[in-house]
Amino acid sequence: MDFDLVIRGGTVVTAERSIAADVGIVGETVRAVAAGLGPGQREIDADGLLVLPGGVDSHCHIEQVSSFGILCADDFHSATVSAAFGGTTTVVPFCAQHRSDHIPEVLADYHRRAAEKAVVDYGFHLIVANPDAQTLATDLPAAIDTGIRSFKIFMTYDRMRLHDEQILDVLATARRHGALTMVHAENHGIISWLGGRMVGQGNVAPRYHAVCHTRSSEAEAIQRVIALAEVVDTPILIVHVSTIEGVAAIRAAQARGVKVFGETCPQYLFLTAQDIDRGLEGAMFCCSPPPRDEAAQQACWEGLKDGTLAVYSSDHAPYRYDASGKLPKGEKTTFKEMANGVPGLELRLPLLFTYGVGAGRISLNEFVALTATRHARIYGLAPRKGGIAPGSDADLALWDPERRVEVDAELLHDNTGYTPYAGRSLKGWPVIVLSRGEVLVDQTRAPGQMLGRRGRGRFLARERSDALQPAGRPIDEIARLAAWGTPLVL
Ligand code: DUC
Ligand code: ZN
Ligand code: ZN
Repeated sequence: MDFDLVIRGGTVVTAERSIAADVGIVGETVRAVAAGLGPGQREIDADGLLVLPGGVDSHCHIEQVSSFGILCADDFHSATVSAAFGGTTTVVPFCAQHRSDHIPEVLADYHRRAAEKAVVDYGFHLIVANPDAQTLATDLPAAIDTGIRSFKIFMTYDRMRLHDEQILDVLATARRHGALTMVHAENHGIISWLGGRMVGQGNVAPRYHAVCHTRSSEAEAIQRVIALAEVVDTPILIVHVSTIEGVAAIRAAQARGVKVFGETCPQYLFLTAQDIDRGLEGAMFCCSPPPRDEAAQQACWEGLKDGTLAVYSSDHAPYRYDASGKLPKGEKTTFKEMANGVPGLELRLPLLFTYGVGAGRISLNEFVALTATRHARIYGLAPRKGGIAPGSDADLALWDPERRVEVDAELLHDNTGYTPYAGRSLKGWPVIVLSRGEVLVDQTRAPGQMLGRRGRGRFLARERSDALQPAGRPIDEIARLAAWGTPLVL
Protein backbone atom coordinates (compact mmCIF):
# COMPACT_ATOMS: atom_id res chain seq x y z
CA MET A 1 0.00 0.00 0.00
CA ASP A 2 1.24 3.46 -0.86
CA PHE A 3 -0.72 5.34 1.80
CA ASP A 4 -2.49 4.80 5.10
CA LEU A 5 -5.45 6.74 3.80
CA VAL A 6 -6.48 8.09 0.41
CA ILE A 7 -9.20 10.69 -0.04
CA ARG A 8 -10.21 9.75 -3.55
CA GLY A 9 -11.89 11.59 -6.38
CA GLY A 10 -12.75 14.91 -4.77
CA THR A 11 -12.05 18.47 -5.81
CA VAL A 12 -9.09 19.73 -3.77
CA VAL A 13 -9.41 23.42 -3.04
CA THR A 14 -6.64 25.60 -1.63
CA ALA A 15 -6.23 29.36 -1.46
CA GLU A 16 -4.50 29.22 -4.84
CA ARG A 17 -6.33 26.61 -6.95
CA SER A 18 -9.06 24.00 -7.31
CA ILE A 19 -8.07 20.69 -8.90
CA ALA A 20 -9.54 17.22 -9.33
CA ALA A 21 -7.11 15.17 -7.23
CA ASP A 22 -6.68 12.49 -4.61
CA VAL A 23 -5.01 13.20 -1.29
CA GLY A 24 -2.61 10.55 -0.01
CA ILE A 25 -1.97 10.51 3.74
CA VAL A 26 0.73 8.69 5.69
CA GLY A 27 0.33 8.83 9.44
CA GLU A 28 -0.70 12.34 10.36
CA THR A 29 0.62 14.03 7.26
CA VAL A 30 -0.34 14.68 3.65
CA ARG A 31 2.18 12.87 1.46
CA ALA A 32 0.80 13.47 -2.07
CA VAL A 33 -1.86 15.46 -3.89
CA ALA A 34 -2.45 14.24 -7.46
CA ALA A 35 -4.92 12.46 -9.66
CA GLY A 36 -4.74 8.65 -9.81
CA LEU A 37 -2.78 8.03 -6.58
CA GLY A 38 -1.98 4.40 -5.68
CA PRO A 39 -4.00 2.52 -3.10
CA GLY A 40 -4.33 3.26 0.59
CA GLN A 41 -5.01 0.96 3.55
CA ARG A 42 -8.25 2.90 3.82
CA GLU A 43 -10.00 5.03 1.29
CA ILE A 44 -12.65 7.71 1.55
CA ASP A 45 -14.77 8.28 -1.53
CA ALA A 46 -14.89 12.05 -2.07
CA ASP A 47 -16.78 11.95 -5.35
CA GLY A 48 -18.94 15.09 -5.52
CA LEU A 49 -17.24 16.56 -2.44
CA LEU A 50 -14.89 19.50 -2.00
CA VAL A 51 -11.70 18.70 -0.10
CA LEU A 52 -10.69 21.83 1.84
CA PRO A 53 -8.01 22.50 4.43
CA GLY A 54 -9.62 22.37 7.86
CA GLY A 55 -10.56 25.84 9.02
CA VAL A 56 -8.26 27.80 11.33
CA ASP A 57 -10.15 30.03 13.75
CA SER A 58 -7.71 32.56 15.11
CA HIS A 59 -10.16 34.40 17.33
CA CYS A 60 -12.30 32.47 19.78
CA HIS A 61 -12.82 32.53 23.53
CA ILE A 62 -12.76 29.16 25.23
CA GLU A 63 -13.03 28.44 28.96
CA GLN A 64 -12.09 32.07 29.51
CA VAL A 65 -13.09 34.44 32.28
CA SER A 66 -14.28 37.67 30.69
CA SER A 67 -13.45 41.18 31.84
CA PHE A 68 -16.80 41.05 33.66
CA GLY A 69 -15.51 38.09 35.68
CA ILE A 70 -17.87 35.63 33.95
CA LEU A 71 -16.68 32.21 32.75
CA CYS A 72 -17.82 31.54 29.18
CA ALA A 73 -20.12 28.61 28.43
CA ASP A 74 -17.72 26.39 26.49
CA ASP A 75 -14.79 24.44 27.84
CA PHE A 76 -12.00 23.12 25.65
CA HIS A 77 -13.98 19.98 24.90
CA SER A 78 -17.34 21.45 23.90
CA ALA A 79 -15.71 24.27 21.95
CA THR A 80 -13.34 22.09 19.96
CA VAL A 81 -16.05 19.49 19.28
CA SER A 82 -18.21 22.31 17.98
CA ALA A 83 -15.32 23.62 15.87
CA ALA A 84 -14.73 20.21 14.30
CA PHE A 85 -18.41 19.76 13.38
CA GLY A 86 -18.22 23.10 11.62
CA GLY A 87 -15.11 22.18 9.61
CA THR A 88 -12.55 23.96 11.80
CA THR A 89 -9.55 21.87 12.85
CA THR A 90 -7.31 24.47 14.49
CA VAL A 91 -8.30 27.05 17.07
CA VAL A 92 -6.31 29.87 18.61
CA PRO A 93 -8.15 31.04 21.73
CA PHE A 94 -6.88 33.35 24.46
CA CYS A 95 -5.06 32.96 27.72
CA ALA A 96 -6.40 35.95 29.61
CA GLN A 97 -4.31 37.88 32.08
CA HIS A 98 -6.43 39.92 34.45
CA ARG A 99 -4.72 42.83 36.20
CA SER A 100 -3.63 40.97 39.30
CA ASP A 101 -2.62 37.77 37.46
CA HIS A 102 0.91 36.48 37.12
CA ILE A 103 1.37 35.48 33.47
CA PRO A 104 3.29 32.19 33.94
CA GLU A 105 0.44 30.93 36.14
CA VAL A 106 -2.18 32.04 33.63
CA LEU A 107 -0.39 30.17 30.85
CA ALA A 108 0.08 27.02 32.92
CA ASP A 109 -3.60 27.03 33.82
CA TYR A 110 -4.85 27.32 30.23
CA HIS A 111 -2.33 24.74 29.02
CA ARG A 112 -3.50 22.24 31.60
CA ARG A 113 -7.18 22.69 30.83
CA ALA A 114 -6.73 22.57 27.05
CA ALA A 115 -4.46 19.53 27.12
CA GLU A 116 -7.07 17.52 29.03
CA LYS A 117 -9.99 18.35 26.77
CA ALA A 118 -9.23 19.64 23.27
CA VAL A 119 -10.08 17.38 20.32
CA VAL A 120 -8.41 19.60 17.70
CA ASP A 121 -5.03 21.30 17.73
CA TYR A 122 -4.74 24.69 19.35
CA GLY A 123 -2.44 27.62 19.89
CA PHE A 124 -2.87 30.53 22.28
CA HIS A 125 -2.82 34.30 22.17
CA LEU A 126 -2.09 36.13 25.40
CA ILE A 127 -4.37 38.93 26.60
CA VAL A 128 -2.20 41.53 28.32
CA ALA A 129 -4.03 43.59 30.94
CA ASN A 130 -1.10 44.66 33.10
CA PRO A 131 2.05 45.52 31.15
CA ASP A 132 4.22 46.27 34.17
CA ALA A 133 8.01 46.03 34.14
CA GLN A 134 8.07 42.30 34.96
CA THR A 135 5.51 41.56 32.23
CA LEU A 136 7.37 43.51 29.60
CA ALA A 137 10.89 42.45 30.43
CA THR A 138 10.37 38.84 31.40
CA ASP A 139 6.91 37.34 31.04
CA LEU A 140 6.06 38.36 27.48
CA PRO A 141 9.45 37.34 26.03
CA ALA A 142 9.17 34.03 27.89
CA ALA A 143 5.67 33.43 26.48
CA ILE A 144 6.93 34.18 22.98
CA ASP A 145 9.74 31.67 23.46
CA THR A 146 7.12 28.99 24.08
CA GLY A 147 5.36 29.71 20.79
CA ILE A 148 2.75 32.22 21.90
CA ARG A 149 3.47 34.80 19.24
CA SER A 150 0.50 37.11 19.60
CA PHE A 151 -0.94 39.37 22.27
CA LYS A 152 -4.37 40.93 22.49
CA ILE A 153 -4.80 44.32 24.06
CA PHE A 154 -7.97 46.27 24.83
CA MET A 155 -8.54 49.99 24.40
CA THR A 156 -11.81 49.77 26.34
CA TYR A 157 -13.25 47.94 29.40
CA ASP A 158 -12.36 49.32 32.82
CA ARG A 159 -10.60 46.14 33.90
CA MET A 160 -8.65 45.46 30.72
CA ARG A 161 -7.89 48.66 28.88
CA LEU A 162 -4.43 50.01 28.37
CA HIS A 163 -3.48 53.66 28.09
CA ASP A 164 -1.61 54.87 25.05
CA GLU A 165 1.79 54.70 26.78
CA GLN A 166 1.10 51.14 27.88
CA ILE A 167 0.06 50.24 24.34
CA LEU A 168 3.35 51.65 23.08
CA ASP A 169 5.21 49.55 25.66
CA VAL A 170 3.47 46.37 24.47
CA LEU A 171 4.06 47.25 20.81
CA ALA A 172 7.76 47.86 21.47
CA THR A 173 8.05 44.50 23.25
CA ALA A 174 6.22 42.78 20.41
CA ARG A 175 8.62 44.29 17.91
CA ARG A 176 11.71 43.45 19.93
CA HIS A 177 10.82 39.82 20.48
CA GLY A 178 8.69 38.98 17.42
CA ALA A 179 4.98 38.93 18.23
CA LEU A 180 1.84 40.30 16.62
CA THR A 181 -0.37 42.61 18.66
CA MET A 182 -4.13 42.18 18.17
CA VAL A 183 -6.17 45.18 19.17
CA HIS A 184 -9.72 45.58 20.45
CA ALA A 185 -10.12 49.12 19.16
CA GLU A 186 -12.96 51.15 20.67
CA ASN A 187 -12.81 54.55 22.37
CA HIS A 188 -13.37 53.93 26.07
CA GLY A 189 -14.51 57.44 26.94
CA ILE A 190 -17.36 57.50 24.44
CA ILE A 191 -18.68 54.09 25.47
CA SER A 192 -18.37 54.64 29.16
CA TRP A 193 -19.74 58.21 29.21
CA LEU A 194 -22.73 57.32 27.03
CA GLY A 195 -23.27 54.16 29.07
CA GLY A 196 -23.46 56.18 32.28
CA ARG A 197 -25.94 58.60 30.71
CA MET A 198 -28.12 55.80 29.36
CA VAL A 199 -28.31 53.94 32.65
CA GLY A 200 -28.94 57.22 34.49
CA GLN A 201 -31.85 57.92 32.16
CA GLY A 202 -33.28 54.44 32.72
CA ASN A 203 -32.38 53.27 29.20
CA VAL A 204 -31.07 49.86 30.18
CA ALA A 205 -32.37 47.44 27.50
CA PRO A 206 -29.86 45.66 25.25
CA ARG A 207 -30.51 48.02 22.34
CA TYR A 208 -28.72 50.83 24.18
CA HIS A 209 -25.53 48.78 24.01
CA ALA A 210 -25.46 49.41 20.25
CA VAL A 211 -26.02 53.13 20.85
CA CYS A 212 -23.10 53.51 23.26
CA HIS A 213 -20.60 51.67 21.07
CA THR A 214 -20.77 54.34 18.38
CA ARG A 215 -19.28 53.91 14.94
CA SER A 216 -17.03 56.86 15.74
CA SER A 217 -15.72 55.05 18.81
CA GLU A 218 -14.38 52.25 16.63
CA ALA A 219 -13.04 54.59 13.97
CA GLU A 220 -11.23 56.84 16.46
CA ALA A 221 -9.58 53.95 18.27
CA ILE A 222 -8.45 52.26 15.06
CA GLN A 223 -6.89 55.49 13.84
CA ARG A 224 -5.22 56.08 17.19
CA VAL A 225 -3.71 52.61 17.53
CA ILE A 226 -2.47 52.77 13.95
CA ALA A 227 -0.70 56.02 14.83
CA LEU A 228 0.84 54.31 17.87
CA ALA A 229 1.98 51.33 15.81
CA GLU A 230 3.59 53.70 13.32
CA VAL A 231 5.73 55.24 16.06
CA VAL A 232 7.15 51.79 16.82
CA ASP A 233 6.90 50.53 13.22
CA THR A 234 5.49 47.19 14.18
CA PRO A 235 2.59 45.24 12.64
CA ILE A 236 -0.80 45.13 14.34
CA LEU A 237 -4.04 43.33 13.63
CA ILE A 238 -7.35 45.05 14.35
CA VAL A 239 -9.83 42.40 15.47
CA HIS A 240 -13.60 42.35 14.90
CA VAL A 241 -13.87 45.33 12.55
CA SER A 242 -17.51 46.32 12.22
CA THR A 243 -17.85 49.76 10.60
CA ILE A 244 -17.50 51.51 7.26
CA GLU A 245 -15.16 53.99 8.95
CA GLY A 246 -13.05 51.25 10.53
CA VAL A 247 -12.54 49.44 7.24
CA ALA A 248 -11.72 52.76 5.55
CA ALA A 249 -9.15 53.69 8.21
CA ILE A 250 -7.34 50.37 7.80
CA ARG A 251 -7.45 50.61 4.02
CA ALA A 252 -6.01 54.15 4.09
CA ALA A 253 -3.19 53.11 6.45
CA GLN A 254 -2.33 50.10 4.30
CA ALA A 255 -2.26 52.36 1.23
CA ARG A 256 0.45 54.50 2.83
CA GLY A 257 2.51 51.44 3.69
CA VAL A 258 1.54 50.75 7.29
CA LYS A 259 1.52 47.09 8.20
CA VAL A 260 -1.93 46.70 9.68
CA PHE A 261 -4.11 43.64 9.24
CA GLY A 262 -7.87 43.56 9.68
CA GLU A 263 -10.33 40.91 10.81
CA THR A 264 -14.08 40.68 10.67
CA CYS A 265 -16.51 38.08 11.98
CA PRO A 266 -19.90 36.53 11.12
CA GLN A 267 -21.82 38.93 13.35
CA TYR A 268 -20.69 41.91 11.25
CA LEU A 269 -21.68 40.26 7.98
CA PHE A 270 -24.95 38.59 8.99
CA LEU A 271 -26.46 40.57 11.91
CA THR A 272 -27.45 44.20 12.41
CA ALA A 273 -28.28 46.43 15.39
CA GLN A 274 -31.95 45.62 14.69
CA ASP A 275 -31.29 42.12 16.00
CA ILE A 276 -30.40 43.60 19.39
CA ASP A 277 -33.58 45.67 19.43
CA ARG A 278 -35.98 42.97 20.61
CA GLY A 279 -36.30 43.61 24.33
CA LEU A 280 -34.30 41.53 26.78
CA GLU A 281 -33.80 38.77 24.20
CA GLY A 282 -31.63 41.21 22.30
CA ALA A 283 -28.97 40.18 24.86
CA MET A 284 -28.37 37.09 22.75
CA PHE A 285 -27.06 39.36 19.99
CA CYS A 286 -24.99 41.69 22.20
CA CYS A 287 -21.33 41.68 21.38
CA SER A 288 -18.62 44.33 21.26
CA PRO A 289 -18.41 46.03 18.92
CA PRO A 290 -22.10 45.58 18.09
CA PRO A 291 -23.49 44.60 14.70
CA ARG A 292 -24.36 47.75 12.70
CA ASP A 293 -26.45 48.03 9.52
CA GLU A 294 -26.55 46.77 5.93
CA ALA A 295 -24.14 49.45 4.72
CA ALA A 296 -21.57 48.36 7.30
CA GLN A 297 -22.09 44.72 6.33
CA GLN A 298 -21.38 45.73 2.75
CA ALA A 299 -18.19 47.54 3.81
CA CYS A 300 -17.02 44.41 5.62
CA TRP A 301 -17.70 42.25 2.55
CA GLU A 302 -15.72 44.70 0.43
CA GLY A 303 -12.91 44.66 2.98
CA LEU A 304 -12.74 40.87 2.81
CA LYS A 305 -12.86 40.95 -0.97
CA ASP A 306 -10.04 43.47 -1.46
CA GLY A 307 -7.82 42.16 1.35
CA THR A 308 -8.19 45.13 3.69
CA LEU A 309 -9.59 42.54 6.08
CA ALA A 310 -7.23 39.59 5.82
CA VAL A 311 -9.09 37.11 8.01
CA TYR A 312 -12.60 36.07 8.94
CA SER A 313 -12.79 34.61 12.48
CA SER A 314 -15.68 33.62 14.71
CA ASP A 315 -14.93 35.69 17.84
CA HIS A 316 -16.83 32.84 19.48
CA ALA A 317 -17.68 34.23 22.93
CA PRO A 318 -20.40 31.94 24.26
CA TYR A 319 -22.62 33.02 27.16
CA ARG A 320 -25.88 31.34 28.04
CA TYR A 321 -29.14 33.27 28.16
CA ASP A 322 -29.40 32.83 31.92
CA ALA A 323 -27.81 33.98 35.18
CA SER A 324 -24.49 32.32 34.27
CA GLY A 325 -23.93 34.66 31.32
CA LYS A 326 -26.24 37.16 29.73
CA LEU A 327 -28.58 37.73 32.66
CA PRO A 328 -26.64 37.90 35.96
CA LYS A 329 -29.50 39.90 37.49
CA GLY A 330 -32.31 38.15 35.67
CA GLU A 331 -34.81 40.44 34.00
CA LYS A 332 -33.30 43.39 35.85
CA THR A 333 -29.94 43.01 34.08
CA THR A 334 -28.90 46.21 32.32
CA PHE A 335 -26.96 46.17 29.08
CA LYS A 336 -23.87 47.26 31.07
CA GLU A 337 -24.02 44.08 33.16
CA MET A 338 -24.51 41.38 30.57
CA ALA A 339 -21.62 39.37 29.16
CA ASN A 340 -20.55 40.52 25.73
CA GLY A 341 -20.30 38.03 22.92
CA VAL A 342 -22.03 35.61 20.58
CA PRO A 343 -21.28 31.99 19.65
CA GLY A 344 -19.96 31.25 16.15
CA LEU A 345 -17.30 28.53 16.07
CA GLU A 346 -19.46 25.94 14.36
CA LEU A 347 -21.36 28.14 11.92
CA ARG A 348 -18.46 30.41 10.91
CA LEU A 349 -17.65 28.42 7.79
CA PRO A 350 -21.14 27.29 6.74
CA LEU A 351 -22.41 30.88 6.94
CA LEU A 352 -19.59 32.20 4.75
CA PHE A 353 -20.00 29.28 2.38
CA THR A 354 -23.69 30.05 1.85
CA TYR A 355 -23.62 33.84 1.80
CA GLY A 356 -20.13 34.24 0.36
CA VAL A 357 -19.43 31.40 -2.07
CA GLY A 358 -23.07 30.44 -2.72
CA ALA A 359 -24.15 34.03 -3.31
CA GLY A 360 -21.21 34.69 -5.63
CA ARG A 361 -19.53 37.25 -3.38
CA ILE A 362 -16.27 35.33 -3.04
CA SER A 363 -14.65 32.38 -4.80
CA LEU A 364 -13.98 29.02 -3.18
CA ASN A 365 -10.28 29.87 -3.13
CA GLU A 366 -10.98 33.14 -1.33
CA PHE A 367 -13.14 31.18 1.10
CA VAL A 368 -10.17 28.95 1.94
CA ALA A 369 -7.83 31.95 2.23
CA LEU A 370 -10.19 33.82 4.56
CA THR A 371 -11.08 30.87 6.77
CA ALA A 372 -7.81 28.95 6.97
CA THR A 373 -4.72 29.85 4.95
CA ARG A 374 -4.26 33.48 5.93
CA HIS A 375 -4.82 32.68 9.60
CA ALA A 376 -2.08 30.07 9.39
CA ARG A 377 0.30 32.39 7.55
CA ILE A 378 -0.23 35.44 9.73
CA TYR A 379 -0.12 33.58 13.03
CA GLY A 380 2.87 31.34 12.26
CA LEU A 381 1.13 28.02 11.65
CA ALA A 382 1.92 27.65 7.94
CA PRO A 383 2.72 25.44 6.11
CA ARG A 384 1.69 22.89 8.70
CA LYS A 385 -1.89 24.20 8.93
CA GLY A 386 -4.17 26.04 6.52
CA GLY A 387 -3.20 24.27 3.29
CA ILE A 388 -3.17 20.90 1.53
CA ALA A 389 0.31 20.03 0.29
CA PRO A 390 2.92 17.33 0.87
CA GLY A 391 4.20 17.84 4.40
CA SER A 392 1.17 19.61 5.80
CA ASP A 393 -0.88 18.10 8.60
CA ALA A 394 -3.76 16.04 7.21
CA ASP A 395 -6.38 18.43 8.59
CA LEU A 396 -9.15 18.27 6.03
CA ALA A 397 -12.82 19.16 5.75
CA LEU A 398 -14.78 17.37 3.05
CA TRP A 399 -17.68 19.59 2.08
CA ASP A 400 -20.92 18.60 0.40
CA PRO A 401 -21.71 21.80 -1.50
CA GLU A 402 -25.33 20.74 -2.01
CA ARG A 403 -26.20 19.77 1.54
CA ARG A 404 -28.94 21.98 3.00
CA VAL A 405 -29.23 22.63 6.72
CA GLU A 406 -31.87 24.62 8.61
CA VAL A 407 -30.01 26.20 11.50
CA ASP A 408 -31.29 25.24 14.93
CA ALA A 409 -29.38 25.46 18.22
CA GLU A 410 -30.23 21.79 18.86
CA LEU A 411 -28.09 20.85 15.91
CA LEU A 412 -24.97 22.54 17.23
CA HIS A 413 -22.39 21.19 19.65
CA ASP A 414 -21.43 24.21 21.70
CA ASN A 415 -22.84 24.88 25.12
CA THR A 416 -24.46 28.28 24.55
CA GLY A 417 -28.01 26.98 24.23
CA TYR A 418 -28.95 29.34 21.41
CA THR A 419 -27.58 30.63 18.14
CA PRO A 420 -28.09 34.11 16.69
CA TYR A 421 -28.48 32.45 13.29
CA ALA A 422 -31.47 30.20 14.14
CA GLY A 423 -33.90 29.69 11.28
CA ARG A 424 -31.42 30.38 8.48
CA SER A 425 -31.29 28.01 5.58
CA LEU A 426 -27.70 27.19 4.68
CA LYS A 427 -26.40 25.31 1.65
CA GLY A 428 -22.99 23.64 1.84
CA TRP A 429 -21.80 21.71 4.89
CA PRO A 430 -18.68 19.84 6.04
CA VAL A 431 -19.62 16.14 6.13
CA ILE A 432 -16.27 14.48 6.94
CA VAL A 433 -13.60 16.21 9.02
CA LEU A 434 -10.10 14.92 9.70
CA SER A 435 -7.43 16.14 12.07
CA ARG A 436 -3.89 14.85 11.50
CA GLY A 437 -5.27 11.99 9.41
CA GLU A 438 -7.85 10.91 11.98
CA VAL A 439 -11.55 11.10 11.12
CA LEU A 440 -13.22 13.18 13.83
CA VAL A 441 -16.58 13.70 12.16
CA ASP A 442 -18.32 11.53 9.58
CA GLN A 443 -21.87 12.66 8.99
CA THR A 444 -22.32 9.95 6.34
CA ARG A 445 -21.57 6.99 8.64
CA ALA A 446 -21.86 8.24 12.20
CA PRO A 447 -24.08 11.33 12.09
CA GLY A 448 -23.64 13.68 15.03
CA GLN A 449 -20.91 11.60 16.70
CA MET A 450 -17.53 12.92 17.77
CA LEU A 451 -15.12 10.14 16.87
CA GLY A 452 -12.02 11.78 18.30
CA ARG A 453 -10.83 11.26 21.84
CA ARG A 454 -11.05 14.03 24.41
CA GLY A 455 -7.55 15.44 24.91
CA ARG A 456 -6.18 14.31 21.52
CA GLY A 457 -5.68 17.92 20.42
CA ARG A 458 -2.10 19.22 20.66
CA PHE A 459 -0.64 22.58 21.53
CA LEU A 460 0.87 24.37 18.54
CA ALA A 461 3.99 26.41 19.28
CA ARG A 462 3.87 29.06 16.59
CA GLU A 463 6.78 30.28 14.49
CA ARG A 464 7.81 33.83 13.69
CA SER A 465 5.84 34.59 10.51
CA ASP A 466 6.48 37.19 7.80
CA ALA A 467 3.54 39.08 9.23
CA LEU A 468 5.73 40.02 12.20
CA GLN A 469 8.35 41.72 10.03
CA PRO A 470 8.22 45.51 10.52
CA ALA A 471 7.30 47.51 7.42
CA GLY A 472 10.69 49.22 7.63
CA ARG A 473 9.34 52.71 7.11
CA PRO A 474 9.71 54.78 10.27
CA ILE A 475 7.70 57.98 10.55
CA ASP A 476 9.63 61.20 9.84
CA GLU A 477 10.46 62.02 13.44
CA ILE A 478 11.83 58.58 14.22
CA ALA A 479 13.81 58.57 10.98
CA ARG A 480 15.29 61.94 11.99
CA LEU A 481 16.48 60.43 15.27
CA ALA A 482 18.31 57.74 13.35
CA ALA A 483 19.83 60.30 10.99
CA TRP A 484 21.18 62.25 13.97
CA GLY A 485 22.86 59.08 15.26
CA THR A 486 20.54 58.95 18.28
CA PRO A 487 18.08 56.26 17.20
CA LEU A 488 15.02 55.37 19.23
CA VAL A 489 15.82 52.51 21.59
CA LEU A 490 12.77 50.28 21.93
N1 DUC B 1 -14.06 41.34 22.50
C1 DUC B 1 -13.90 40.20 21.90
O1 DUC B 1 -12.95 40.04 21.17
N2 DUC B 1 -14.76 39.21 22.09
C2 DUC B 1 -15.87 39.30 22.92
C3 DUC B 1 -16.06 40.56 23.57
C4 DUC B 1 -15.05 41.57 23.30
O2 DUC B 1 -15.12 42.67 23.80
ZN1 ZN C 1 -12.42 42.29 21.52
ZN1 ZN D 1 -13.03 38.13 20.97
